[in-house]
Amino acid sequence: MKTFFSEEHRRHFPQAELSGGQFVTPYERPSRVEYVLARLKERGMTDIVAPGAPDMAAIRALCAPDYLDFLENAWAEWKAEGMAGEIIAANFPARRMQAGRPPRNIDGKVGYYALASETAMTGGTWAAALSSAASAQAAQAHVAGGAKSAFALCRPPGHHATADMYGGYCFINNAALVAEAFRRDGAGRVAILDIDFHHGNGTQDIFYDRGDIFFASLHGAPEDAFPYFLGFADETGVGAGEGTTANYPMLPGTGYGPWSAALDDAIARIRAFGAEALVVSLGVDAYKDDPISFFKLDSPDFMDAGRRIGTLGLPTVFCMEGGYAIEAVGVNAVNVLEGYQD
Ligand code: Q9C
Ligand code: ZN
Repeated sequence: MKTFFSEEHRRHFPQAELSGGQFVTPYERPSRVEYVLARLKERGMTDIVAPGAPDMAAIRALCAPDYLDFLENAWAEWKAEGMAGEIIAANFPARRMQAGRPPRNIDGKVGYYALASETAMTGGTWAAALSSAASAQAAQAHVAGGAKSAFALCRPPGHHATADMYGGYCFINNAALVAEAFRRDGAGRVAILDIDFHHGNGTQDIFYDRGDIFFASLHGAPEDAFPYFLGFADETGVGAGEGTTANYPMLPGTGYGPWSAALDDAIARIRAFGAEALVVSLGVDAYKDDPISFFKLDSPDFMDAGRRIGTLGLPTVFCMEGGYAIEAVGVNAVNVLEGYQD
């Protein structure tokens, strides 16, 4: 399996994440991918290439124009306003306020376009997010061109980003770009399987009313886990998308038994849907030692999960999402890929 990866990810490295009332070094940090690259090489998956330039037309087709303008210009506006630190959202259009009017002031704008305040932006964030999207797009093109599967080693991740909001370490929804590209390349129906510990709220939001794209997510129950306000089992889609969203929220301490039962159910639903291509949001934060998550998967479980996903027999793009037990991120991600190939 070929890997698509851009060194440009390094341009996104904020110093600060707001966590537990303190600023800490972000969990989502550049070194995460070093461990993945090292394991890929160790397992002989040495076909690792840089993507070309991002397909901006496809990104514009997915995201709101004002949101893309915001991402591109936020740092310059923040600095022009005399802000001393990194971009951190502090003001949100909360319940019963006007969520549809972007402020002129950058401090207000940041809160308008953010869905959470943990994720800082800096001057390199936009370039890094575009390079991550480019990796996803190149992986999809590779599979559309006849390869059975590809791995997009995306950083920053994407599944929390909607068409018009960032947060949860995500800016552009890479998996959504891949799904849409498969549709444009002729797949009538596409499935997205999100195995990141966190609910893929951005992906769900983007495709909630779509009958042609199935979204399944295994995640920590929203009552207990980020993003807290989406990912309940009774969210099943709307309009033409009724029945094309499947959420599997699970409680703290969930191990591979119940998790893999949920995975099997999601796989059966994808098969019944008649998907012709598959996108896997490959987060490995369901791992037992992940510092910000509460599932109990062990490293061999990820290989078994990959094997089960492989039974679908679909052209597949894996997009890297979360995983913060830094040294294990590589083992676990590559285990999924290796299991899939068996
Ligand atoms: N104190 C992804 O896995 N909450 N994003 C962090 C740390 C946000 C996770 C809490 C978690 C976002 C792609
Ligand atoms: Zn996650």
